[in-house]
Amino acid sequence: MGPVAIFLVCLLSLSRAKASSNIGVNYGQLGNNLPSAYRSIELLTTMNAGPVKLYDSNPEILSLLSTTKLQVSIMIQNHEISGIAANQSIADEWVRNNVLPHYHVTKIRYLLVGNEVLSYNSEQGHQMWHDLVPSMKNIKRSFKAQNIHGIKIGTPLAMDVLQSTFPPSSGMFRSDIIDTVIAPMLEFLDRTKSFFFIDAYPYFPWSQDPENISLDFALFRGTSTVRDPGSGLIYTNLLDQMLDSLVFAMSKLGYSNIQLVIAETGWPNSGDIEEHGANVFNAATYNRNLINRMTAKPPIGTPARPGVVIPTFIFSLFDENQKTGPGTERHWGLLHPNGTSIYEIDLTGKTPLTDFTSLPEPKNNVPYEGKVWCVATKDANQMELQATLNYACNQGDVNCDPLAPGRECYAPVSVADHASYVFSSYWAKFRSEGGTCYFNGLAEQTTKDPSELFHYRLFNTSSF
Ligand SMILES: *[C@@H]1O[C@H](CO)[C@@H](O)[C@H](O)[C@H]1NC(C)=O
Ligand SMILES: *[C@@H]1O[C@H](CO)[C@@H](O)[C@H](O)[C@H]1NC(C)=O
Ligand SMILES: *[C@@H]1O[C@H](CO)[C@@H](O)[C@H](O)[C@H]1NC(C)=O
Ligand SMILES: CC(=O)N[C@H]1CO[C@H](CO)[C@@H](O)[C@@H]1O
Repeated sequence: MGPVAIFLVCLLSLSRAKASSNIGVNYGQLGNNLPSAYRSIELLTTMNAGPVKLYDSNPEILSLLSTTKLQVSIMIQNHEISGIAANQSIADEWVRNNVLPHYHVTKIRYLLVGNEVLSYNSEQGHQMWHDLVPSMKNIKRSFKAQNIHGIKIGTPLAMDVLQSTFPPSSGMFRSDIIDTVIAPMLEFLDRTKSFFFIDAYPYFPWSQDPENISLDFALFRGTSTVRDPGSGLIYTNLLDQMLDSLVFAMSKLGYSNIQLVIAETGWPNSGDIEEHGANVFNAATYNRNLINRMTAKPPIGTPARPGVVIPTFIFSLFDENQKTGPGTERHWGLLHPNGTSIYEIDLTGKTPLTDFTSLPEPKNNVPYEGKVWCVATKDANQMELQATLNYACNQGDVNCDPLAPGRECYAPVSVADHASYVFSSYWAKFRSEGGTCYFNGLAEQTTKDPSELFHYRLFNTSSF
């Protein structure tokens, strides 16, 4: 018995020692049905997650993490940026309240200032752009004053900071931010040996141009390669192209050594009817291939930076039912809100792809051609439906006259049916401008024409 026990202990400590090379996970919490923080961290631990990325600096979560070996990335929220940039005391206070109590206890590895700040193109957004780098610098000064070391300061940005991404050698930052924000930010990241944190989702460019980008290329299982005529580099997948476009853009400004962290990536496991390619099969394929690639030893890197490690965080731990926007937004999770896996995944990258049980073949990889309507969900709250209905009709966004007594859509007389009429009309009018069929979870898409219901009942009800 003795030698066996010792052998087991050794294996255990070995796997612990290696834990930090595992893939990280974004712990988003925009759901009203998610497990407690305690349970969520338990789940992350059993999943062998690498570092955990938070969208705030929740003290309860940070205290809970102190009992684990998990490293963590914390975040200053967008609305806090301008205050921190304007006043060193506010920066000091933020660090004193949010970092210091956990320093030496919880393994805080990154402090991220804001989230996709340069994607907010509004007046308020422009103020944040202006304040972004000054706030990063103020936090750095606070760290120095409070003797805090070993926490890198960065800011996660989306791919829309680039105005050109293809071919990768043409990579260039947007002209409206290049001089005012990007150049000083790169100078800061370079000087502090921090990282460029990028949110990179091959799902988006692929879904916008499935004619020219093959799904297999986006899912890391392409059989053909793409040569960049500018650099001569050969690409086997879309993520590498996206990352290298950033590498080339930075090099053009004189920064060829700033390392990348993928702050978010992933693939939606479900979505609205017309969101092709969002399914469990593709999500599992993307994330499994990503993990095996990013944990490979020796590291693979990208064509422009072969052999370089790229720390990576998958988005996201759970499906989050309170995210707004199209259906895919609520389906980026590795886990259902009840904590069960949506598909098998091994964040250590040690499971060969062939060892996972096979998944049902996807049915929605090509764009849906038929008509789609937006109707009230079956379990929608009647009072909320009525309120939304009244609001939409009063705003004048939708012509609600046909719902009046005696008119063509009065029957069937139910809040759900009237709401379905309003949702469908609203959506038909605004979808081309990015309007979604969501209405705070009251609405969903259907391929069944709801007006059939109206006509059927109307025709068959003599009293109207
Ligand atoms: C900076 O913030 C501190 C504490 O919040 C406040 O007392 C001080 O007046 C502020 N200074 C300026 C110049 O706004
Ligand atoms: C595919 O690429 C061609 C050539 O660049 C372009 O003209 C076409 O619009 C692209 N297709 C789509 C769906 O964007
Ligand atoms: C967890 O939730 C999923 C999705 O709603 C469901 O399919 C599954 O049966 C649930 N599992 C348990 C153990 O409750
Ligand atoms: C036009 C229409 O849908 N008519 C229907 C009215 O109801 C009868 C009986 O339920 C149906 O048979 C008709 O098809």
